[in-house]
Amino acid sequence: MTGAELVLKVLQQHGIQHIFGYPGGAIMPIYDALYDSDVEHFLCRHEQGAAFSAIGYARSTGKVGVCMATSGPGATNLVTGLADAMMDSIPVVAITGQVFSGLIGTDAFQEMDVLGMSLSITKQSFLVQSLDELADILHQAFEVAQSGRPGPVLVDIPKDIQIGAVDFEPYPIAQKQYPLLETNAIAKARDLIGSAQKPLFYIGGGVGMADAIEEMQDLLNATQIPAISTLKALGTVPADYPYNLGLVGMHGNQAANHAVQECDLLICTGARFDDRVTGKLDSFAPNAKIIHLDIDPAEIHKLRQADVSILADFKQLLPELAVTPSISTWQQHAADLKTQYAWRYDFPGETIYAPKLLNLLSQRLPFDHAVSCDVGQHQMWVAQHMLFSSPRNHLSSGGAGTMGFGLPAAIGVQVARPDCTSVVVSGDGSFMMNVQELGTIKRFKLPVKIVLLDNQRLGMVKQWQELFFEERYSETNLSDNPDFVTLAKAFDIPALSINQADQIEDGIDQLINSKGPFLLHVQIDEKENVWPLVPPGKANNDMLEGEL
Ligand SMILES: Cc1ncc(C[n+]2csc(CCOP(=O)(O)OP(=O)(O)O)c2C)c(N)n1
Repeated sequence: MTGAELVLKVLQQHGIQHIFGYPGGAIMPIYDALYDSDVEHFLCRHEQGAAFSAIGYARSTGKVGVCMATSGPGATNLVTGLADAMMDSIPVVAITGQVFSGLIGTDAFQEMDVLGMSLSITKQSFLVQSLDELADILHQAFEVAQSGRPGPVLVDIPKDIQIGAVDFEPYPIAQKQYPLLETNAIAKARDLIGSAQKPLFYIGGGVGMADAIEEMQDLLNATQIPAISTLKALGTVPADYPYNLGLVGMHGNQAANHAVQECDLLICTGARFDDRVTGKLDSFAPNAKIIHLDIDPAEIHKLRQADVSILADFKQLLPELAVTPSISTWQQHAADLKTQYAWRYDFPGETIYAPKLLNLLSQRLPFDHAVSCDVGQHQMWVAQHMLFSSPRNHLSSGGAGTMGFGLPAAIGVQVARPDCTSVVVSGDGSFMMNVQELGTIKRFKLPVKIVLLDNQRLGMVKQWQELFFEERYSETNLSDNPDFVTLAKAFDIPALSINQADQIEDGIDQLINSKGPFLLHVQIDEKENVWPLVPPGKANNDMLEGEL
């Protein structure tokens, strides 16, 4: 067989049935092999769309997402997606075509050093240098993408290697290896938990990535310790857990932000003390001892010295920490904070209050749904006001905060989980960044539901200009947006525009009940801001609060 055929064989060996990509000269042999293959290819309308769809596929299933592009501009168009996957630890394998080996270094047509370019935004990158190593490198790529802390891997394959002849040999897929549990550290952690007066779980995306949601929920049930969540962890703590204090950080719930400042023990579980969570780092959880649980040694002591740290696979580790402390006063305080700072939806106006719409949408969606969002105010409203039953159902570009993520991610979700209601909540700025993927929805008849919150502004930047730049609104006005309903219809996607509170119910009904894709264009007031807000450089209990 050819090298190109071998690539597809290896993909199949790793259980890959769907890939996202865009063809071009240097990857034509692989596209030719694809013609007769059982692997289903989704032609996106931009390589960035392919990368985000692969991420959506991976995030909503826990499997590896695969994307493909040609050399040069095809590969550089993947780069933002790879960086996004790196920041959020998402297992993605990107395959790029490269010019003939003999032409590398000659400035050949569409020759670019993708290996060099990708090194800082992938877990590992490979340039295949001979046919003999092709299969091994591809297997390694899957192994690296999924093992330990997951992440993206790039495999760059010169065209001569794609067309050369090679034998295919079956390859044993490696069993997952776990680090041995550190019994001393576990004993110390148990002591700290057992003697704490005000312990708090600070839960990050690592729990979902380790597929340890059930173990985490069992641990919460056993310990009854209050919990706060990062953006990536939303959906890990059950909504009805009495001490679920919700999202922590810059736009977090006040209950979560106060609790973290008051706790005496913070059990950081698969989180990384990101600046959007901690605010001013020195002032974060000032009275707390720290237990740091992670699979990646690079995270331990990186930003906050841990009193006890444990490197482990969470599926094995979490059951070992089931200690029940006597903390009834603290539990009562957490429950009181939760009540005191519950979100309010009694907005008085006749126009549409986006948090209320999203909260209602969340209640109406069928059980099997996933919400992908873009970046900005609408992203924070999704995190605050929609409820999730698993982090696999909430896809948000957290670490990189990449506008344009939502629509292609929702496509990846829909391909991976055809029976799921895949929703994207986007802003008018973000939506235009990968709007061409409406073509992918049309081509594959994907029933993606689009909620477009249109404030005719780059809202989040405008909010900062208002609060921190003396209302000097530099380049954030989008009042010349296209007519989004007409735009959707050009792709055969039915659409409805609403701008009054009394149109919300009907809008949501039409969105959910449509058999195919649907775009709900929601016109909202450009003055609406996201609250609360921890201003840059401030402590988490210095939150600004707006008014309804
Ligand atoms: C690719 C990219 N470019 C720029 C930014 C900076 N940025 C963050 S939020 C934002 C505004 C987003 O506007 P919109 O999508 O309309 O959402 P809104 O905040 O209005 O809800 C911008 C420009 C970014 N995060 N990503």
